[in-house]
Amino acid sequence: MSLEHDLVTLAIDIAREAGELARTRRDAGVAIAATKSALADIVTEADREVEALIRTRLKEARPDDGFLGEETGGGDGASEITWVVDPIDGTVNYAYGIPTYAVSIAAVRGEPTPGAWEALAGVVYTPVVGELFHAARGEGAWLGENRLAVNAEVGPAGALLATGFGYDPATRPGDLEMIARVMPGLARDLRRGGSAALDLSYVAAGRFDGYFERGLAPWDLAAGSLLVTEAGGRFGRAEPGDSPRAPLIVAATPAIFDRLATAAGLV
Ligand code: LIP
Repeated sequence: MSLEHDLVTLAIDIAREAGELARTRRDAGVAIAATKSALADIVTEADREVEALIRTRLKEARPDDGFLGEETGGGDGASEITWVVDPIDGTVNYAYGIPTYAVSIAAVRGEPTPGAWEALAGVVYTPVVGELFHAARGEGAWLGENRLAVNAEVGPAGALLATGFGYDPATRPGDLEMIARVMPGLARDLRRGGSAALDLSYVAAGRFDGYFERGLAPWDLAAGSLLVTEAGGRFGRAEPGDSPRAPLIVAATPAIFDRLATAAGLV
């Protein structure tokens, strides 16, 4: 078996266990442990507990690998592999009892920075809905046993798009300006699901034609971006250049990627 296949198999097993822990803790009630970058940027005790479980399981299986997690940061490894982990993506959904949250686990080769890394394996598991999206580089994107593909074309009514907003209220005007540029002439409608990992997975599954958002962290997009490209989609990320804006990501079927990237400001 390939290294990529071994990595995704390990990630699937760990994501399932971590997702069940997250779901169990949610059912028992959720405590907000702290706020991070803004009042709306919360972390729960479950986020911390789930990430600790994932980190422990990865260390047991592959002790030489590096780790980069949303809640505990980075840990260099001796191997060329780093695990990029969001224990509960869609934390606000999770805190409010909205079922669309996911465990996101990715294995990357090289510098664990978007644009520098080579993603080798990615898993996005949403335990309440019970859907497990996974991809190994060069081996396609899957939902369970079903092969995924982005939409080959967009219907005459326009594209179904998704987006999100940063936690910092100061970024809201720029986000709304971006939506005002993108929707007319391109979109039939817009969804805001609250989990970047699931938004990217839905592009890979053809449930969205495209997705764009500013300000995502590496762990939000590491697994989902591999799912998109392994499903035949395109993924782009741009640093804000001279503007103070946060990096912008765009993911879409090739049928609209260039138009969406231009309207969103990626190019
Ligand atoms: C979230 C992303 C979401 C974004 C939120 C937040 P978290 O990640 O999945 O797309 O709009 O601002 O970044 O904080 O739930 O791991």
